[in-house]
Order: sequence, then structure tokens, then C-alpha cells
Amino acid sequence: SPQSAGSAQTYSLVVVSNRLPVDFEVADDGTESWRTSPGGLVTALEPLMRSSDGVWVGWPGVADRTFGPFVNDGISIAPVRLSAADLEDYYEGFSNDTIWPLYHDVIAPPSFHREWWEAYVRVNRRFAEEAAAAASPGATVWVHDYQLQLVPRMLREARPDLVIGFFNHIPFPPDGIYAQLPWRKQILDGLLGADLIGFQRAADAGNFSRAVRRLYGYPTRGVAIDVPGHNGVHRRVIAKHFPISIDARSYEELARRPEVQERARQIREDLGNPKTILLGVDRLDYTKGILHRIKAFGELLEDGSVSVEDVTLVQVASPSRERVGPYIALRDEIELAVGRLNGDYSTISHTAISYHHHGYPREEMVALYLAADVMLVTALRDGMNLVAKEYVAVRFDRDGVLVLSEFAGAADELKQAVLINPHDIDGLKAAILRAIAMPRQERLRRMRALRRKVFDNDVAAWSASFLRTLTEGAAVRPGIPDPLAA
Ligand code: GDG
Repeated sequence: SPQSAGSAQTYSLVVVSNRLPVDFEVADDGTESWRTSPGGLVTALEPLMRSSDGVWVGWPGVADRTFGPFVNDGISIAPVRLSAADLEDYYEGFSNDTIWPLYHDVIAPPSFHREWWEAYVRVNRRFAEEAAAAASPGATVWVHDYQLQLVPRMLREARPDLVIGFFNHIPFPPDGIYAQLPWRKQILDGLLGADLIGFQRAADAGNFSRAVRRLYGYPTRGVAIDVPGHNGVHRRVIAKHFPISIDARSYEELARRPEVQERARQIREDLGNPKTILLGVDRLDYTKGILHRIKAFGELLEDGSVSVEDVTLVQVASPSRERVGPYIALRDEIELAVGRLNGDYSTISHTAISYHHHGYPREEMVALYLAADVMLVTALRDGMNLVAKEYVAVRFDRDGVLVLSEFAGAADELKQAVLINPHDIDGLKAAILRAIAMPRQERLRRMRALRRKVFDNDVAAWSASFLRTLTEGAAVRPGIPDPLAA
């Protein structure tokens, strides 16, 4: 049973991601402990992991430490060891300074370094080995995200009996951009080791299939790709979109708590009770369009369309990838822009931009969403953008306006948002003014439709749909246990 995780233990469902859903923590007095880091993915997979004999393979967040397998909160955990050098080259380097910018339309220039690639191959192999060791015969393995694109192929070679799924949380770029990657064929081959490759948007799946056609010439038809195998027998790989979501009900439940609502009122008051609160919540990342948002708001103040007495912009920019070059530069640029704008427009009683380079507890995020009249999601490119969905889930009062970039995956579903092109600063300014002035009737109508979309398609539906497609596709292979049947 999964209760007593030992190194020889194997499981019928193996989830593999760069980070584990637990953080290793060392207290001031030296006490070491594990803390669950609650994310959408854990919430979605938790029931499945508990009921169906599952294990999570990933890195526990500290370098150069070896941990044996253990059970945390009912979930079996198999930690993967990463050295400080692995982190620098595989994670900060190849994952976050090569693949991340390349897959986000080269908003920042990707760096190509052969040593980073070598580390990426080496670390992917380690994850694949750990996953193979944890998988029982015919098990389902679900690999996550851009840090682990070589794992599906490595796994298939070691364990042809496995059913392998991969989900890409970030965009997949158009062929003209993807083609820049010196290791473009190896990465495609790595992904094609999976039976099912999931993407956020239909456009991402299309970009992937086109890249496969262009670089390998494999025939594709709709979502199916026929990969030539041994003896001329083709193996069918499915590349399809599965838009990720959130645990919507848990967000609404938090928002309904009296103390969270009281906190939202307090936030408004502390900001000087402006007529309108605009809110941005992002990891501090160049894909999120934070500078475009600040520019548009600054111009609205400059041309007198809004005043600091009436409108405040709250920007949470949570610290992210602080050792990666472009992120260090971006933080300086953002803080210069915020400082200038506040210097020019803030008064003693009213701040133009209330800027926070902090991570907050989820309760505080929910209180901020409740306090915000207008949510600004101005990403230049974003796989999905969960912040947009969280804002909608929290607004049980059906009020509030979502301004949403068409370059975020969420725009495919959240059509009743005010959709914008963040590169068009005049268009963005007009959308902000429209959101500020929007009649209550229209706000309620739009938010009702948005909420239906988010609640009908929550993260549990997402993971069930992915796993169902994965196991149905594999059902033609004999002797494969169905993880959903548990
Ligand atoms: C990647 C893709 C895709 C942020 N600051 C704080 C905080 N957050 C939470 C948000 C949200 C999450 O982090 C961010 O998710 P996003 O989807 O907005 O963006 P990425 O981090 O870039 O995620 C993205 C996602 O993967 C899932 O597939 O949607 O496109 O880029 O949940 O609320 N949470 C707390 N404090 C903070 O300060 N508690």
C-alpha cells in the first residue's frame, strides 16, 4: 500500500514535475519539516493520488540534499536530487533563460548555451529514471511542463509498457520562432515519446503539429500525429488542447469568509477609499506586460482622464527567478517606472501606484481581488493566466470588470472580459476607461457569464479530461489499468 513508501514501492499513477507540491523548510532553531505548497495542480490531483495509488516525483526546492521517499498529507513523494550546478544550468539556464523566452514569442532574447543543454539532458534523464523506478507495470505517467520535455522519450525507451502523458503549461511558439532552437529536433523527439501531449490553447497544439511536420515530415491529421516506429509500424500521438483551470469553489469559499471580506474593506479604506481600484497580480516576469500596464495608467494620469483621488492602481509583483539576468533588469525598469509615476502624481493622501514586491498568503490575494473594481491582465504572452480565473471565481457578488489580454490563453474561454491588445497603448487606455465607467448592469451580465465558464470548467474537470483522453487512447493496448477506475 502507498502508506509505507519505501524505495522499492511502485505505483500505477506517477506525476512528474520539476517542483514537488511540498517545500522543505528549516526553521530558525534548525528544525526541518515539509510544508504542502497548495497549488491548483495538487488540489486537482490530490483525490486521485490518494485513491489510486499514486506518487509525485519532483525536486523538493533545496539543492544538494538527498531525501528518501516519504508520505506527506496522504500523498506519496519521491524527491529528485538537484545540485547547485544543475539548478544554475538546467533550471535557471536552459529552462528559464532559453525555453521560457523562446516559447513566449522571444519577448526577451533567449540565450543558447551548449553547457545548459547538456545539463538539461542530464537532469531530464534523472527525472526519467526516478519515474521509471516508481512506475508499476503498465502504469500511467503524467509529466509536466517545459523543464521536462525530454522525459517522455527517455521513459518510453526504458519502459515501453507505460502510458505516458505530457502537459505543457506555457505556450508553444509558431514554427518560425521554434526553429531558432539549436536542439529543436531533440526536443520534438522528446515530447513525441508521449502518447498524449496537452497544450493550453488549440493554437499551441497546432504550432506543435506544424513543427513536427516541418522538421520531421511526419503525417498529421487533426490532433493525431503518426510517428514511425520499428518495422514501419506507426505509433499514434495525440496533440490537443486542455485549457487548465483553478479550484474555483475553494476560491469562492475563501471570498465568502467574513474576515476576508472585512480585509477587502480595510484595503479600500487604507487606500483612501478611491472610487476605483485597479489591480494587477503577477509574478515579476517580462511576459506579463507590467510595464505596458504602467505606461497606459501613467498616460491616463498625464492627460487628466483619471486622477489619483479617484483611481489607484495596486500592483503585486511577486518575486520570481531573481538570479536570472532579464528578471534582474526588469525589476529595475518596473521600479523606476513606478517611482517616476508616483513622484509625478501621488499626493500625501493618495498614491498613484501601490506597488508590492512580495508574495502574499492566498487569503490576502483573495481580499485584493474582492477589493478591486477592475482586474488588469495585460500579458504579452501567457499559457493560460490563472489570475484571470481566480478573480472571476472570487466575485460571487458578480461585480468587477476583467480586462484581459488576447495573448493569454484564458482569452479563448473568457470572451465576456474586456479583451485588449497590450501593445496598443491607446486601446489599453480606452479599455481601462471603459472598465471604470461600465454600467453596473453590464458588469453583472459579463461577470455572470464569466463565472459560469470558470465554474463549469474547473481544474478537477481539466485533469479528469486529460487522464480520460490519455487512458482511452491507451485502451487499445492490452493490460493497461485505468487510473480513473480506482
Ligand atoms: C504558468 C503559466 C499558466 C502570484 N503571486 C502570488 C500568488 N500568485 C499565484 C496566482 C496564481 C499563480 O500564482 C500564477 O499563475 P499564472 O497562471 O497567473 O501564471 P504563471 O505563474 O506564469 O504560471 C501560466 C500556469 O502556469 C498554469 O498552467 O496559467 O500561463 O505561465 O495562482 O494567484 N499566490 C500567492 N501569493 C502571491 O503573492 N498566494
